[in-house]
Amino acid sequence: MQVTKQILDVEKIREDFPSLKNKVYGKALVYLDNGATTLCPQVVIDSMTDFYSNYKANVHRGIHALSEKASEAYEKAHQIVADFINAEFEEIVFTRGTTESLNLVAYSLTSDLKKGDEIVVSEMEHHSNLVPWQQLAKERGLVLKYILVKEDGTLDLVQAKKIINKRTKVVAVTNCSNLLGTINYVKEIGKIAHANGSLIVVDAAQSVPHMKIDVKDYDCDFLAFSGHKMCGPTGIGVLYGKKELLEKLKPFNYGGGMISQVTYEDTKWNDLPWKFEAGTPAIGEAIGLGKAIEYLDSIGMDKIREYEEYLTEYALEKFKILKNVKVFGPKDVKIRGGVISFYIEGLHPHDISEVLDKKYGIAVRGGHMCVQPYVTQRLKVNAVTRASLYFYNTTQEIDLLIEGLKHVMEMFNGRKHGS
Ligand code: 7TS
Repeated sequence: MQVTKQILDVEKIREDFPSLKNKVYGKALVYLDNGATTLCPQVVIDSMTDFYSNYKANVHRGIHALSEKASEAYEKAHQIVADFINAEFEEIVFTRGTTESLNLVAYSLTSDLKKGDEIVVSEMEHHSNLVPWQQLAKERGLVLKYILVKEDGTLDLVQAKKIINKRTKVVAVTNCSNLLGTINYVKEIGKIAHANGSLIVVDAAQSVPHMKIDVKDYDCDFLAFSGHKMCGPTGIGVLYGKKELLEKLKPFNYGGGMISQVTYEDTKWNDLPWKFEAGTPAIGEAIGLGKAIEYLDSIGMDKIREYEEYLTEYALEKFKILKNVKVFGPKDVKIRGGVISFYIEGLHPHDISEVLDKKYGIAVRGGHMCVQPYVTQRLKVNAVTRASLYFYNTTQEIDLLIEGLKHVMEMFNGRKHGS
């Protein structure tokens, strides 16, 4: 395989991923659904197999060899995550994923919010950074406001400055859109939020896997992401929170592990981060996430970003060849990730996805991408098709996608004209 630009040794990297050896309907798998979830390298799978085969025990409970080994590995995973985003150990709470992390913040803040307080999100939020705030607003009589998306797919910061004010208590925005690919200026938005005494919550589900993120540089209050979108397993995710805020925040779940002392009358919470990790956690999955981060680090996040920029630019250029295809999101790859959503007039995204899958072995996603309000009320379509890239994808795979799309268009146009 020839990689036209040697930023990464992609051919060698691809060897690490057993799924890439799969055939789909007799064709080599072309996996372009990385926005939904990414593939796992063998080292991640091995780390979890090792846990389940050799030292499966509960953490922070038994004083026996296996439990101590499991606890050590589980704690090490927290430290690996903390180092990866430049946070402190106590600031890393393991959850089931981005969705749970964001719900945790929204739920735990409930009692701090009162009628008339305002929450600001953007128009391009994934449902998991919209619905929790929308429902909280309904329950508590809060006002929910939206930062508008401009024609070029970026957020309107002038309008953001107008709607964020002293009544704003939370600003929650995505770092990188899973629909438009836009990389948002969360640092700038955070400054506006802080100047008004508001918290800034960052949905980093589509950024942490693809670029170096530094929570101290962002100066965000909370940041959420998922293990499965960064070569790790499902069922594990992260909530980063500033220590002083997590200290004050109400626990999300009550139960074992999150307490330091319980009497019949009352309970004292455990130290951070355990205060937010009630019950038996996803131990093997946490270990797998730690290994995934070590794997990403071994490649280098800056290299991953550089390669994805190159690949995205290549793809956007190729899309220009296609007639009647509208690609959404910013054109400048410096401010976008490798998420490419598009719409072909007259063709349903589910038909497009099905033909790409069955004829070419290409996995893409068709639908509203869990950003339904923006897709239906702003783009004014029912659904889009999305190809989302990761560092193991190649220019050859993009060429095949373009060939597949040409074929789909010929096929359906032919049918429409009765041939
Ligand atoms: N936020 C963003 C920006 C996302 O892209 C996703 C998942 C989530 C939150 C929720 O993450 P989860 O791990 O808790 O599910 N996005 C997608 C997607 O685009 N296609 O499938 C899942």
